[in-house]
Amino acid sequence: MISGTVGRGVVGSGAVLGALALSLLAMPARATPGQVSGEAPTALPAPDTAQLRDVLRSAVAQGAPGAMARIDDDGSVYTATQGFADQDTRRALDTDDRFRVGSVTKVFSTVVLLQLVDAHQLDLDAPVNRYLPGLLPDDRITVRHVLSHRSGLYDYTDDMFAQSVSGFEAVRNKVYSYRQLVDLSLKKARTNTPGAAYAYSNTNFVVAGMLIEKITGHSVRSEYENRIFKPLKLNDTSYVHPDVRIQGRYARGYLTPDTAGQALVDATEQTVSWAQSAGAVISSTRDLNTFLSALADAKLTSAESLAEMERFTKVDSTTAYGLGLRRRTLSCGVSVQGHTGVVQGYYTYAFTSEDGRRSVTALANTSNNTKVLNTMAGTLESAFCGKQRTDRKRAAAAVERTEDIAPSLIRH
Ligand code: REY
Repeated sequence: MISGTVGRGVVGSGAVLGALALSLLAMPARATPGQVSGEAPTALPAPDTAQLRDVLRSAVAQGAPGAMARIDDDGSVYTATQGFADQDTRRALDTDDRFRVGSVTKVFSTVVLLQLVDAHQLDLDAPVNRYLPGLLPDDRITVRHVLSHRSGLYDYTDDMFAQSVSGFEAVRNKVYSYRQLVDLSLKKARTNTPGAAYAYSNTNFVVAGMLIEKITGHSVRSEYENRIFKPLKLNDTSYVHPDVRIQGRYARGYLTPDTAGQALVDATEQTVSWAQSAGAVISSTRDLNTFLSALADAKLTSAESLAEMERFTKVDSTTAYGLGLRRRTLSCGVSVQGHTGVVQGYYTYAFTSEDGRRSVTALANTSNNTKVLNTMAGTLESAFCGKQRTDRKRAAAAVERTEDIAPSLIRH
């Protein structure tokens, strides 16, 4: 039987399966040296691993079968896990387990496009229609508008997942073309004139995937592999669309039904065709930390292109969006950048410090559970603010953010 209560009960007993594991390992320093000469080392407070463990424990108490986090801090690695990777076998979640990263995929897609900017094959301020003639109904929509969620293109997933379980079951084995997804969006009016406002929309990153394929002449899969996965040796990271399986060892993902009290739905196997370049990458905590650190260290793009990605426009008092990259200002005043991700069964937070020296990736293997989503934001507080986190209630309020993912799909 799959039920959140079973997972909670057993995990709550503490010792079973070593469900709670907290470790600090001495690791060799990062292969990619972070310090630019003349730059002062970041004075971040030490991570608070006890607090991190409490955050994960809360997520499990709120209905996640499992929750985990890995912090890579300039050569030191902290990991914490709680609960199960698989509710049926009761295998404990492990920070080496792979999972679906959802919209963290948008950072990968953006990096590929910025590499094309570096190679003078793409102009951020050119209309999308210059590269994809006739695709969009408005020639004023630029590549930059798309990557900063300012295009006004309606998010088709708002309709697709209005009902969480039936919406998911209707698409879990479907294979869409990019154009079909854009057409779903274009059935609806634009949400704003190009450039006028920020409005998070998966449609933007479907267009990003189309740009990658049009300009390179290759699939997004081979571009991710050749430009990012292989050079950074991200051996746990893959893009297998439309295959429904996750290779290697992985955490199963459990979608929370809209009706309270119903059993979680195992959503692990799906094509993720509804998201593709907006959300279909599979990875691990270690690989996402490696990726975000390398990105912030300008190892993947030119410094100029990184600066474009990091040109953040305010979304609200604590968050801002650049190009495929979100910045969050935590309760201790530290700003971090990265992305959140939601696909059915998986909530991901992947963020790094401004200099890339400290990264954290956290996962809960459930979704459609706003309490768990907001609780997991506490992993960032523990990782980057440590004991300087402001009192827990205020900190929780300060990080209670849901706009990283399609806002109308968040259930309260
Ligand atoms: C899709 C629905 C969320 C998730 C989404 N994900 O847009 C992209 C992202 C890739 O930003 C689903 N919610 C859930 C519902 C709500 O079905 N009715 O929580 O699993 O990461």
